[in-house]
Amino acid sequence: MAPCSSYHWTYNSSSCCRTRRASWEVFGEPQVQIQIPISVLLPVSSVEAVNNTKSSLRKWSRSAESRKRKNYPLSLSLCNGSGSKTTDPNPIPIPIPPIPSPRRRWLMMSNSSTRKNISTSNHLRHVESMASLPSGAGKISHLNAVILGEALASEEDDLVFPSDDFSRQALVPSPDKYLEMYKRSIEDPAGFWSDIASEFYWKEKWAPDVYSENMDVRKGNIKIEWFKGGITNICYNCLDRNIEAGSGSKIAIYWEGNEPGCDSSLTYSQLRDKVCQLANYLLKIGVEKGDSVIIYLPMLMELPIAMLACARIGAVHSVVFAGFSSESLAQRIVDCKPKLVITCNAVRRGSKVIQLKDIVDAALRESNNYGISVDVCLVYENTSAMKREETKWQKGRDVWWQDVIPTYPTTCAVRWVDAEDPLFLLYTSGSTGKPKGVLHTTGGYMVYTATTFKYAFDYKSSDIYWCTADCGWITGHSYVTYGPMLNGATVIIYEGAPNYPNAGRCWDIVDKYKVTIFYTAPTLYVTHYSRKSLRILGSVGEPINPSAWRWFFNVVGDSRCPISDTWWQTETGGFMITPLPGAWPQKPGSATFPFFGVQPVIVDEKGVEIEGECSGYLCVKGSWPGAFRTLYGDHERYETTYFKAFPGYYFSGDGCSRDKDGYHWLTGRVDDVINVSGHRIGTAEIESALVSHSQCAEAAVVGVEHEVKGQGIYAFVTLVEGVPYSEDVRKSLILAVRNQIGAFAAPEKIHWAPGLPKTRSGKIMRRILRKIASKQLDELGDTSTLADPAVVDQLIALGDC
Ligand code: 6R9
Repeated sequence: MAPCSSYHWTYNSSSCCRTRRASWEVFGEPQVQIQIPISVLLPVSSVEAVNNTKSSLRKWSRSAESRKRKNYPLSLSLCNGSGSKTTDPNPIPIPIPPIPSPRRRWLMMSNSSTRKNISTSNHLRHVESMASLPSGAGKISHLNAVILGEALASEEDDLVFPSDDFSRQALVPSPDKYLEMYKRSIEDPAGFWSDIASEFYWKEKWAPDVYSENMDVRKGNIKIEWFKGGITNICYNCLDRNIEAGSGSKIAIYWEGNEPGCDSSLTYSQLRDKVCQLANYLLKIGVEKGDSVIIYLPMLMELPIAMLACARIGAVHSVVFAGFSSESLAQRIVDCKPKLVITCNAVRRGSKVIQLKDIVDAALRESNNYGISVDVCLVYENTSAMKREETKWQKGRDVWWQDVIPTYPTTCAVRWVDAEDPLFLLYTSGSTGKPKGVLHTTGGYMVYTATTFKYAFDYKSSDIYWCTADCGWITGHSYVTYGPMLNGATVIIYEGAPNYPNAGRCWDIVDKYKVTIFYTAPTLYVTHYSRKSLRILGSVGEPINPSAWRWFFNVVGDSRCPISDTWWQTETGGFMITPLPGAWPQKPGSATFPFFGVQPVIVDEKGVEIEGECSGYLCVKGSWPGAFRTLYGDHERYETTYFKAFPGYYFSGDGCSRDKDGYHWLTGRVDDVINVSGHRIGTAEIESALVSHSQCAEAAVVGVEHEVKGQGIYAFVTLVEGVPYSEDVRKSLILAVRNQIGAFAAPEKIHWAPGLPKTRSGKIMRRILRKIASKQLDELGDTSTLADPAVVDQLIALGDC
């Protein structure tokens, strides 16, 4: 494929998606909002960044002010079901974590005296704070970061309005239009979704029942079906349908290699040719409908090609993020017993070469020990990282992609499948060690990802779309591959690291391809690049705090681009709560309102729906087409984890507040709550208090066992650049928490943390922090997905300081 000589992968590109805001979770681990800032791996001229921001801000405030005078209808009274309170007479006893206390929106907003008096030069706060660490634990290079303080944007007006020009051209141009569509989607889901589904190709139409569901464990097994009996194929709908509609010569994928100048592209027709060649090979080696295929590839074009090839023949793909260790890969192989594994020989991350094939070999050996043998390992030769002669090879099992795939025909008949036939498995970690195989089926997922993509990004056929996620995560499934391609969009896939070879790389790419929709976590670089092409920004993976939101809006989007802060999960398949960018004013930090067909409800610990302004557990009433249907091989775990806590609802595991205007504010995972001497306190609140301290760049709080209090508060803290890690700072941090929350919340221990263990998808691995805090160092578990595993040793070394 890529005709360039140095075709290699240096880093998981998801690191710039869902990469940090200040501290997040991984895999079912808690997430919290802390008000400090987003860390921006700052490139160049910070002064320029600040100047840009200030002028953008002035423009933005003026336009917001003028629109405010128009009396925009703010209180969208959304349908929250019947409105009746539902109490379960016979609740199923399963432990429910304590409810998080109402979200502090945020300390900085409610308490202006705690707000820092930020001068221009204070806006940028370095996180690289190793200078005066109490013990030399080595330097962490990736922390060359800068933080933008919250005073960058004005808080005088908390509403941000889409411009008239934007709204005029938007698919959903007003709150009224949204309400009309939303109302129909709730009152007549069958009609609403079947109208949309009819825009796709179905070999046979679904049975008269558009959907059937049981979301209530008290009434029997949980079952969700959409478009059952409908016969279709998602690969056909992504490729053939668009080609037949005349888009064959439209670019489907721009691939940007790690090395600047190394790029490639495929039109929709070329992509279909490649998909068909691989699909023919899969058929030849005996892969049949329903068989699973593990894909362990970095962000090469071969990754979506492999996903689409499986879909074309009805095989079930399971993409394993290529940063996972051999143990994690083996666990997944043993669970889903694939017919083959697709990988490449090696990848380059920075100057480091990672021998992926060695990892696969080890995983296959390990799976053999569990009696699972895989007959074929298809290996893409990634010449820039490793030559084929140097690759270890198992004759009879291993096959070079380049030797066989191009020899197959470029047409391949589609295998038609039922809408409820499985499309893919994606493993996500749960509270126990065993990963959960989240299973999505074909028809509902297809309709839902396509529709959410279209509306949340206000998609136009002229858009150039870049989602920085890796296909190893759900975002890469729904919003790199399926959602955009179902809409015939042009998608960018970037192989490399966001800061390679320099911090302006992402904006280079935005400018090079004239990206119009940019979907990421807001951890990017402020540079001199124009970014003029951008019209919509998207954010995912973690709650975005208001100051981060403002920075993203003012600086990255030049106060011109609405932000779609999309709340969703691997399990939900697609966006659940998200702005529709032209429809309503946004509140920085809020994911706003539900997508069509989604009925979010907030319940208390008894499972009683709470109305109006409130805070509680975020559940969903009724099914939506993109919902996962089961956990592979463990339907009971599916029911227990998601449906038993609050019978009658899908329980997301997240906490959420709803304000008086109906806006939703995600507060992170609800298990992220500490109980100190009977006081429940969300780690988010303590972190918020810590980062409000002018010298604190980042904080992550966990609970540890405490003889007297039950749980004690243990805080990992990163200081801003140049601030010495000293007893005085420690005391003043504790004081900050005492002052802002109360003495009971004062951390028992402040653990200096020049870096925090984060995955490349940007979430903090609190599991590891808990083990470090409780000194269970032999139980750290798998640290292979960390962006920088060296952080762990460093934290351990600093444990007694
Ligand atoms: C898409 C994805 C899901 C968890 C979810 C929530 C958090 C995702 C968010 C968000 C606040 C957002 N989350 N998007 N929290 N605002 N816009 O990330 O899937 O990896 O399964 O994580 O991520 O806590 O429960 P997944």
